[in-house]
Amino acid sequence: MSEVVKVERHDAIAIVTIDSPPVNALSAAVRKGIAEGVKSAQADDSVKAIVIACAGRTFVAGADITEFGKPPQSPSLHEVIEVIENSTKPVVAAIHGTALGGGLELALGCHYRVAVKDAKLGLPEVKLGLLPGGGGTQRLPRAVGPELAVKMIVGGDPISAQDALKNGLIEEIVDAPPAVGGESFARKIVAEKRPLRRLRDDDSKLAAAKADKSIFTNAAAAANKRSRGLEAPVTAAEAVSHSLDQPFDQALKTERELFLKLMNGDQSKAQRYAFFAERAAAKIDGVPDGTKGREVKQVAVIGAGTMGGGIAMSFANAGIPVTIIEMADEPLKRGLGIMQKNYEATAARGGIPADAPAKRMGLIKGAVGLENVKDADLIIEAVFETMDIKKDVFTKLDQFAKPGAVLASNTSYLDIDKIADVTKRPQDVLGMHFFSPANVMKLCEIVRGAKTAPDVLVTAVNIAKKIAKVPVVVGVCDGFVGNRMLAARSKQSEKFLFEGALPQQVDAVVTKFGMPMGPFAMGDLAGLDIGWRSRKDRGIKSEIADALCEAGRFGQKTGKGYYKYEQGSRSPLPDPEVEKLIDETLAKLGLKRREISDEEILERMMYPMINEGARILEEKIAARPSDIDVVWLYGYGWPIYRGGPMFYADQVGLKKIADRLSFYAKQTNDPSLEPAPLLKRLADEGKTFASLAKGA
Ligand code: 3H9
Repeated sequence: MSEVVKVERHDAIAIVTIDSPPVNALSAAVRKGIAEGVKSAQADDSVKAIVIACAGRTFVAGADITEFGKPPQSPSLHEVIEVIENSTKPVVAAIHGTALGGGLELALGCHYRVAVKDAKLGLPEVKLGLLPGGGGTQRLPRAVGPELAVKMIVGGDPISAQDALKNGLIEEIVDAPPAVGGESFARKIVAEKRPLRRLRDDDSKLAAAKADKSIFTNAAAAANKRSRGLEAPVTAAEAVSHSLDQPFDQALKTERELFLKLMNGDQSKAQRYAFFAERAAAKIDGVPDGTKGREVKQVAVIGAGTMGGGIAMSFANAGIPVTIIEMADEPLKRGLGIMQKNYEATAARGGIPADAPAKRMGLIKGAVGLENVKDADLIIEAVFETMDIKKDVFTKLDQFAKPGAVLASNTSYLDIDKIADVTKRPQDVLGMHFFSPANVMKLCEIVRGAKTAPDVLVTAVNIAKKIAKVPVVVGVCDGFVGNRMLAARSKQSEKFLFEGALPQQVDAVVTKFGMPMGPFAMGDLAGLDIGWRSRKDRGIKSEIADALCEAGRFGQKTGKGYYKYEQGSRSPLPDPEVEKLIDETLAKLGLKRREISDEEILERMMYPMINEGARILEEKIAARPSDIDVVWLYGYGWPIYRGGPMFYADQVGLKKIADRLSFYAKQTNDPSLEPAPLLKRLADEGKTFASLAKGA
């Protein structure tokens, strides 16, 4: 018996139990334990059937990702599966929680599978830049047919036990603890003398797609629609296709080769990094161990504008009742109407079930007047971004909120401490900065004020996770992590127009890098008039942007901005008028355009942001470089296969980045581009940002 795998005998049934918290990942010890457990049961004449089940919260959730990139240890997952598949006694996988990746592949190697009703089964390897490398690309198509298999493998999303049953992935849903359900199923098949079903030998579900190749190619193309820039989904579809044109053993060999190619590639390295970065971000520095969050059963959101509405929808989506509060009937009605329409559009697209809009709107209650926050455990303010207005709202909240309620501001720039100070309970105040559109974007910057209590921080992190957001705890500064770094980039994009680049050139470099949008298309989307008004208030000029606004070009809302837009379209089209306007403005300023290379654009878009990231780390606004990466991955659509700006910086090399920043500081006469002290130190010492992580 091993430490992590135990074998128990219940007369003729041997139960092999994997017990390796937290998620029973297939570490070398677990693999060895399973192989030995199954072999010992196989060798015991009195055993008639074997059940593989897991202790703890889940069935095996996959290969142990921490082992990737290290020297392989035997037995491999393939060898373990071979032992199971070749067993002359039936082996039953009894699944609960999530059978994912190598976990599902292990189950697919068993002769039968049963699951409890809330189990989920999937092959999410593509999300780590990989493909199933333990036979999943060959056994899953044989279990459920190649169309569903390619959808599951390329999309990476798990299916429910009900769908698994419907599609032949499991034999039964059991209404008992998994090991108990597995045992009774095993007894049944022994009594019935059911023949062993080895998926490797069963090609029946492949026949239709073998006869008509378009069945598979259409399914693969549909599954691959969203894989822009990613290598894994395309390679995974290729591996699955070999279930149709290669014999099983040869296709397994091909799967292995493709798996290794992906595992050793840069994309998977970045995606695996992102997986652990996201989990590290949920750990709050400086909070005493065991700190429990406060209970949140009822939420109030103040402001039914775009942000408030999106935030309220995020809570309703997670089944949490929310009151959305406005100061008058009319804006409340408008806000509720937009939410309703939004849900209906998603339902019409098939994104949510047809009855979801009514159910979710049923959880959102509209109310006029701040006194309606009185029952809320968490109050999120999403009103106009002005300090005076925020202070006024928080002063009133202090009167109406019940004791112990968490008071959050959705401010994207303002000083949380100043907001907290107008209340008598600054310990209950913090920032919860959502990103637009708030019902879609996953990031939530949790802004920790000087006086925020530890359990308030924990509450915010817990609730953010509950509504499927990715929380990152950050400190107070202008723009926090994301917008502060974005400002460093915006400064450069604006400058480019004065030096000779056009919006479309800058945007093309940024989107080619993998960002969903360039800075100018983003400006058009957000509306150029907002910045224009704020510049006027502050007496600041930005001649090109000002000229655009003076010409009535406010962005998408007026059909033209840095680009032009055809009626009803959101696709930016380069506009010769804009080039003319830029030329005229430069002529007035006595400036000449110069040829700017794409390389310079990329460097000046990315490196100043990284430099700002270094300052953010120095000032302890972010606890770890990986937290900054998580902000960019989930708040701004940074391409996951590039890990995040700080990870990317490590790949480029900090020495190069520091040198180029110094160069551009001189070239553009901008001392703020000089490398930050932390960046300079790491570059001089030949180190990386990753070297700053605890234990690195
Ligand atoms: C694979 O299987 C390849 C094969 O095809 C081929 C092999 C040859 N390994 O997410 P949580 C840790 S690729 C190591 O917070 P939840 C995680 O880091 C794999 N560690 O919990 C965290 O640690 P910590 C395919 C893992 O309840 C702790 O467990 N499988 C692994 O929100 C708790 O995790 C996947 O991609 C792992 N595989 O969600 C599944 N998984 O506490 C990846 C988790 O120190 N895992 N950890 O921060 C998941 O999707 C989620 O963890 C899961 C639980 C849904 C299981």
